[in-house]
Amino acid sequence: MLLFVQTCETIMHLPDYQQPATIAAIATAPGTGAIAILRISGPDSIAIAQKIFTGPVDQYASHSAHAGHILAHDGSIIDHVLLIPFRAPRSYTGHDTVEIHCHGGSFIARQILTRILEVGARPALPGEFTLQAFLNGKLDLAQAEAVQMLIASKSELARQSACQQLDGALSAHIQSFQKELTRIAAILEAWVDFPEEGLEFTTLDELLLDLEKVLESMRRLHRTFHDGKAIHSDLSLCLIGSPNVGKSSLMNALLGKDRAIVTEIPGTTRDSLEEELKIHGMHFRLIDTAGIRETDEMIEQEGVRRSRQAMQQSDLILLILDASRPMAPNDTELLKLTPPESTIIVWNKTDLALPSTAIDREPAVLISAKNNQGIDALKEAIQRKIWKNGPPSKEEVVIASLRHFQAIERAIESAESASAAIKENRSPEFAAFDMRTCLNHLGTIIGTNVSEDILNSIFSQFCVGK
Ligand SMILES: Nc1nc2c(ncn2[C@@H]2O[C@H](COP(=O)(O)OP(=O)(O)OP(=O)(O)O)[C@@H](O)[C@H]2O)c(=O)[nH]1
Ligand SMILES: [Mg+2]
Repeated sequence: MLLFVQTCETIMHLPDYQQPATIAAIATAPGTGAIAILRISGPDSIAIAQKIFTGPVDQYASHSAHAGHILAHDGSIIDHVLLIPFRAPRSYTGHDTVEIHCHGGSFIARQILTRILEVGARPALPGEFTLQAFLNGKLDLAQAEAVQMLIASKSELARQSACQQLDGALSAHIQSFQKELTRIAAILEAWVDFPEEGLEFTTLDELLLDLEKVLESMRRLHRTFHDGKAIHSDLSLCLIGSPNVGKSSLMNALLGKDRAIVTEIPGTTRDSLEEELKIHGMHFRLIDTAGIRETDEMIEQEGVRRSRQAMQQSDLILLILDASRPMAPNDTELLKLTPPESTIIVWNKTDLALPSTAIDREPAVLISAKNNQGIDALKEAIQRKIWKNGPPSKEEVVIASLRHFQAIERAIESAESASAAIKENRSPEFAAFDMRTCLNHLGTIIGTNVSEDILNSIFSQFCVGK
């Protein structure tokens, strides 16, 4: 069965499970910790908590904390807890909500959850608390998605950008497009209804100009997806080169710790090694690889196969060359294999000699991994390679989700089609239809019109308890 809910003047289809039931889940990660937190949300939250807690929960003020016991079916104590009621609508979900802070460790929290379910709640689905918040108008859909982005953030830039989206910066942009496009659409609709009167309030040229202005702003936002992806995804940074050029030494220098084995014997690294690396607020997976060369040795052959694979899959390649010796055919081969748009040439061992071969490739960085020289310049080069137009400022709104990217792309296509229909003097019905399609696509971003499928696919990616 489908529920139809009227929000923001559009119809939204909701699956059965989204009817206001009282749901419960453990909100903290499994494992040992000082405390664990359980959440109950829905119309019966207070009554359910009342049945298992030693104090008068129904008399507590909202947002007040109360120490007491959670009792088992036979009246015995399960745990000493802190209970906090949040009365509707002043809660995360907008429904009555109760938080129970119990002692850490999964066992106690699971026992309390079982008890809560026994007295009337049902287990929450992934992301269902945030879904309730969205359905109650506490958050729009882009903000709800930002909650998951915030939880998943691994770098300062990702945290900042998720926080900004949660605060509604992206939503404000979309709403401003919607406002102007709705005005243009209304004029076109009036023209459709009263064609003989023509355009009363504006000229065609003005209308086209206004539409082009919004289109340009939408295209600008659309272009930020490159930066958004760079901020929010785990970028892989792969060290590639012939044996013995200093890949593992560079890995250690970048990490600032002795992670990979370094010896003077070519072929020391046999397997790919992976470590997390932060550079200027960005998060990378740094991968050291086996030196690539022709070899009959079976283990090394497998290592070389993995190196080639890592090279093909990585977002950014550091191709290490040894400045203290002439270029070998192996190095030339690797130069051909690495795509210039995602490769930085790194001349290592410059403490011994400067490179004798000129390479027509930008950028090239001179370092000495052994002496820790040039590492900061290399980090700068990495940053420049990632941000083609410089790093986004704190205030800049970027889109990071493929869903948003595709919705804006479709909205732009429809608005362009409307613009073309007006320019070609086609009947105003065509442009009006395109404008409605454009507004529908924009609406899916903030959730003013979304299908059950979209909601399911978004919230199923959340953790249970969020
Ligand atoms: N002089 C000098 N020696 C270096 C430098 N970087 C690395 N080396 C030396 O070069 C040798 C090889 O270094 P590794 O870091 O093991 O080289 P690799 O590319 O990881 O080698 P494989 O794992 O065998 O492919 C070691 O003896 C290092 O001490 C450098 O900047 N200057
Ligand atoms: Mg190595």
